[in-house]
Amino acid sequence: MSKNHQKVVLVGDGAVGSAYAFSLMHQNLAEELVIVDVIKERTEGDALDLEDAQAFTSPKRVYAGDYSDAKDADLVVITAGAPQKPGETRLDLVNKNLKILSSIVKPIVDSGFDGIFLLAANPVDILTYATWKFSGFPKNKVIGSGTSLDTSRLRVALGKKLDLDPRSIEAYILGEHGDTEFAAYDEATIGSKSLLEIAADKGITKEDLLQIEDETRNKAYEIINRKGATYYGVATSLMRITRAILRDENAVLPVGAALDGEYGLDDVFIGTPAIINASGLAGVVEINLSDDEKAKMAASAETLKQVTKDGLA
Ligand code: 6V0
Repeated sequence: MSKNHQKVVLVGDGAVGSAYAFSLMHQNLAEELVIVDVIKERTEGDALDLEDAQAFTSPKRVYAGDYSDAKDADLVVITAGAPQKPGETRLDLVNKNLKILSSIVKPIVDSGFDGIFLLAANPVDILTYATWKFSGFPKNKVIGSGTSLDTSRLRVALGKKLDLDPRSIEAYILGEHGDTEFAAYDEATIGSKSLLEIAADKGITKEDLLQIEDETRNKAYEIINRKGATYYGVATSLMRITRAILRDENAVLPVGAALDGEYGLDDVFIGTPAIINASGLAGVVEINLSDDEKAKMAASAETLKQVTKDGLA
């Protein structure tokens, strides 16, 4: 059951954080939104600016705060960290952002916070794992955006190619949110029919699909090269996961989830469909992957484990 008064603390009021706050204003979600950042003035300015939307959206208490405000929050969303620079991979960010993350998670836990952590800062799968470690929280209360944005990108691209509503396409990007992610095409469906069959009927070849997978993987770079950052897509992914948590939806969404034997893997947070509700992660939905895809998932997990081991050593 969802509570009457729900509170979200947003840590990181940059491009992604402020787009998320704006997106949240437009949803009838969370009665209280606290914004925290090292740049305090910006959070105050954003709170005042977002406040102006209320007469036309829904009333909310929006204010600049600090970590002690997490005490009675339902959700803490972390978008704080250095963003990717042109030419930099998400994994390059690891050391910089692990330091920032530990300075955030500790005071939040010390505040008495007992809600759910939702991570977006990159490299998101590593930082999600680190949040679990730093917080001492159970795994189900730490969720990453994982391959949520990537899955959305894949569905949008497939929707354009197949001339279909992307919301009707049940296809997932799995694995690391990064260069080793892959499209699980073999099990993808549209209206319960195999996506591969529908594509073949339309004369779309496996090569075309692999090109779409490749473009999905590289889309962040395309956006960063043009405007320096990507934020509307991920902010909307975060809003969707937020809704599933605050509304206790039991929605199946692509997220970064802790694996516990699924896909033959454990001790890793990685992109997969999972059930999301008020308790956080209610279960991983393990796709019955082909052997080739299983190998890709294992390789992606291995990359993450190696970076996690080095980063947290
Ligand atoms: P940004 O615009 O530089 O914002 C980052 C914010 O974090 C700034 O306002 C900083 O002041 C703040 N910050 C830095 N250190 C701290 C700290 N110690 N405590 C509190 N706040 C701090 O970056 P942007 O918003 O573009 O990106 C934020 C993060 O999201 C980056 O790590 C990106 O790589 C990541 N993204 C993740 C995506 C995903 O799909 N998961 C997608 C896009 C970006």
